[in-house]
Amino acid sequence: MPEDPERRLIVLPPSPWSERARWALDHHRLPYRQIAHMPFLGERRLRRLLGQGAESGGRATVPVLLVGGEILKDSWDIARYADREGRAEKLIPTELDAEVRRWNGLADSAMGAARALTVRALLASDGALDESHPPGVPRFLRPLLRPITRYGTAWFARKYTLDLEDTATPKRVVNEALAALRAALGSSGYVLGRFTYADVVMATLLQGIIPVADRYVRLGPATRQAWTQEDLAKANSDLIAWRDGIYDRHRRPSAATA
Ligand SMILES: N[C@@H](CCC(=O)N[C@@H](CS)C(=O)NCC(=O)O)C(=O)O
Repeated sequence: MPEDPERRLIVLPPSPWSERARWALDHHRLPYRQIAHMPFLGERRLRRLLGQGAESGGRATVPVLLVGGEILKDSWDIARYADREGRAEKLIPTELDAEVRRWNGLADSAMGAARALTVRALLASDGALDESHPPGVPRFLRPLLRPITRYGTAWFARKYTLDLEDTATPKRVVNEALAALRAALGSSGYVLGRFTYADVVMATLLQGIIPVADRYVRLGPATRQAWTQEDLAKANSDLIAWRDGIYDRHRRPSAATA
C-alpha cells in the first residue's frame, strides 16, 4: 500500500472509537499514517491541534483525522469521509442513514458507560498501568513510573466524569444495548440486514466486554484482562461469537503505514 502522507489518523490504540475510524478507512482501503495519542501527557498537544485552548469548553478527543487541511474530530465524521472518498460498499448507505446514526448513538452511550468499568479495572492493575507506556519506555522503569501513570489514569476518569464506584449502572446500560443488538440481528446476522457501520459500532462496543483477537487490536495481557468484564462476557457469549464472525468476514487488513 503506498504511503499517503496527506492522511494522518490520531488514535488511542486500544479504544473502540479509534477502532471504528481505522475500520472505516481500512474498509475503503484508504491509506493513512497512524499516530498514537497519550491521554493526560498528550492533552495539551491535542487541544492545540484541535484549536481548543485550555479555557475553551468541550472535550478534546480522538480519533482525529487530518487530511488536506481539514480536521475531522469525530469517528462518525471519519466514517462519512471514508464513504465519500472510498470505492467499497458504503458503510452508511443513504437510505439507512437515520438508522445507522441511531445505532451509533446507542453504541456511544453504552461505550461511555463501559469506559467507567475499564478505567476502574486499569487503575486496579499494576500490570496494565505498566503496559500503558509507549514501546520506548524501558521495562525496569515502568513500575517506578506507576504513581504518574496512576495519576494520569485518575485524571482521565475526571475528564470523562466517571463514577468509578457504581458498577451496576454501566453494566445495566451495556446489557440494554446488547439486548437491542440481539433483537436486531435476526436471521441475516447483520444489524440492518446487510453489513453497515451499525455492525462496526456494535462490534467495537464489545471490545469493552472482551477484547477482539490480538491480530486486530493488539493489547498487553494485563490490559486485555482489564478490558474484560467476565460476567458481561459470559452473559453475552452469543454476541461475542457474532462480533468475532463480523471481524473475520469484514475487518480488512490495516491500510495504516505506521
Ligand atoms: N465523539 C467522539 C468520542 C471519542 C472518544 O470518546 N474518545 C476517547 C476514547 S477513550 C478519547 O479520546 N480518549 C483519549 C483522551 O481523552 O485523552 C468520537 O466518536 O470520535
